[in-house]
Amino acid sequence: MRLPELYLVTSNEGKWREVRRELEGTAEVKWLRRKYPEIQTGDLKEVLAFGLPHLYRELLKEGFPPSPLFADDSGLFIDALGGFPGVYSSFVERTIGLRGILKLMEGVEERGAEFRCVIGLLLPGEGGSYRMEFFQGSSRGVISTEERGYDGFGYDPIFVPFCDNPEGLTFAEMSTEEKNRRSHRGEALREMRKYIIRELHKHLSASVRQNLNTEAQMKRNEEE
Ligand code: ITT
Repeated sequence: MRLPELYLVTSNEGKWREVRRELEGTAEVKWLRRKYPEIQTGDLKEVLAFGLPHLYRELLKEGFPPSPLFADDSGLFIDALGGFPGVYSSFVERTIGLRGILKLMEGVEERGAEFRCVIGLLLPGEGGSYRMEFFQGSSRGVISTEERGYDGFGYDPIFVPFCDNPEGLTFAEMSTEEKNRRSHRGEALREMRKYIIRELHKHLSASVRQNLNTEAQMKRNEEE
């Protein structure tokens, strides 16, 4: 069976690795290494609801064929810091970095934190129209007292998820599959996978059925 083709919009190679692995066998994911405008808002979903259609219109102007696009917006929300860095996670990683976060957390006993992820999927319609679907995931855990591990990306070396993690490993000490099984992104991707199976495969098989009908009709016409 031909799988639906989806373009993942991200500049982050770590995300690309995790997404490709999780959707293997469900969709053919292609990497579109582009940025979309990220508005300043406290809501991850709003960022995608504005940014993805903006990029989609730009792509159409450039002659890119209308294709399903998706992107994820994620952030680390630390309880003791009132949810900081949250929607500023990217800026904070680039400026004070993981060391800066560990410094802010020095002597703090309450180390609870949550990774949140929202995926926006843009599905093209007729004449430049589109509709969007959203999928969410979260992962609760604690901020470690030092950086540990070399896998993953971003804040992974300082985040210890609670879920099925008796050894207290950070995400950076896990393989891609192990992280996906416990992560915010993995959860959102599994929601999206259910949607793809339910909706896109149905449309796909409908169009395959239609092609088969057209072929059969042409054959009959030839025979008559
Ligand atoms: P794109 O927007 O191009 O996809 P990005 O890295 O800017 O790439 P986000 O805005 O979603 O992506 O990420 C915000 C910050 O949170 C950024 O510093 C990431 O490194 C970090 N981050 C996101 N998901 C993460 C994860 O699963 N593990 C560790 N850090 C993560």
